[in-house]
Amino acid sequence: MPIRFLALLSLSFLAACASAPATVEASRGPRPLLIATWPFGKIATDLALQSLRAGGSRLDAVEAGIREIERLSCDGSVGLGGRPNAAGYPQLDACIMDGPGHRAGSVAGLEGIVHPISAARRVMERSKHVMLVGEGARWFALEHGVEAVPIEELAERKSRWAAGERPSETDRAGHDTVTLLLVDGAGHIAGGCSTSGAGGKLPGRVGDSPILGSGLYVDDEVGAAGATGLGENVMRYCATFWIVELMRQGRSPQEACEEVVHRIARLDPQGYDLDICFIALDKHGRYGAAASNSRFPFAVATETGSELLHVERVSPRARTGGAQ
Ligand code: SD4
Repeated sequence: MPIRFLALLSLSFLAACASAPATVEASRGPRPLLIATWPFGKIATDLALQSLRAGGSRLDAVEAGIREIERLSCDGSVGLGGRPNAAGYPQLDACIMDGPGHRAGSVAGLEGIVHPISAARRVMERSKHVMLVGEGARWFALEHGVEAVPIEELAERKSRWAAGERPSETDRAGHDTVTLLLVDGAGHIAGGCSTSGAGGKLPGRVGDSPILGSGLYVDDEVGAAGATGLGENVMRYCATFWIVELMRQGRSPQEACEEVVHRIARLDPQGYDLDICFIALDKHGRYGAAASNSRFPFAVATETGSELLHVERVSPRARTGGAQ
């Protein structure tokens, strides 16, 4: 009898052991997994995936995907064909981050550089700094061989703007950012983003995209998050750092993105009229997205292919006045 009992006990122990990993597996998504903002994100994820398949590193993949959006100046919001500032010329922001080593590089207010994401990567890999801005960032990019266009004509536009002349045809409404996150087959994470920022911005305005923890944040222990939308509404809340920290506390990427939209809407005088959208993924190959005030398309890619998905705006929570 004791032997039979022991046998039963060991059988149920073995069954429990066998089912434990299966439960964990069930909550896992595929790896590698890539996610990127907006419909043009699909071009970025596809190229990034191609780069991984060809043996490229995480950073090669992030850079390749984003460079293509910069090259195409997709949506008139990224790269040199992106939105002009109030003085009528584009100033570009970008950053890149790699999970292992918690490394990052960032450029802001960059003029006449074709691939800001490559400039950001060089800041990370070839300088002892994290962020360079304006003239210094352009000088560094040129020194490190990032493709550039002459900017002499910008001086003329700048002095006209400083003298009070304002271009009439400035797009003040539009803005978008390509933000690409990936977790590789081994569970390591990287991400990057690039934008011309808010159309019609004041010269010298820096948005959320090149600010770590605002437009992009990567934590190799947990996951990554990226933002798009009006930078002023993202950077006041360190939104992507917040999303990653919620994931660390056990929220799924989807829950974390939604929760941060709700919390920002609760804190902010504009509530859900804020223009903010987030994407996130975690080490386990799960992803999520959320938006405050509009439908938000994004692209997801795995080894088996890529697709364009979207989320509707979050359903607003009633304001209770207190912390929830
Ligand atoms: C910025 N966040 O500079 C960027 C623009 C953007 O969707 O992503 N718009 O404010």
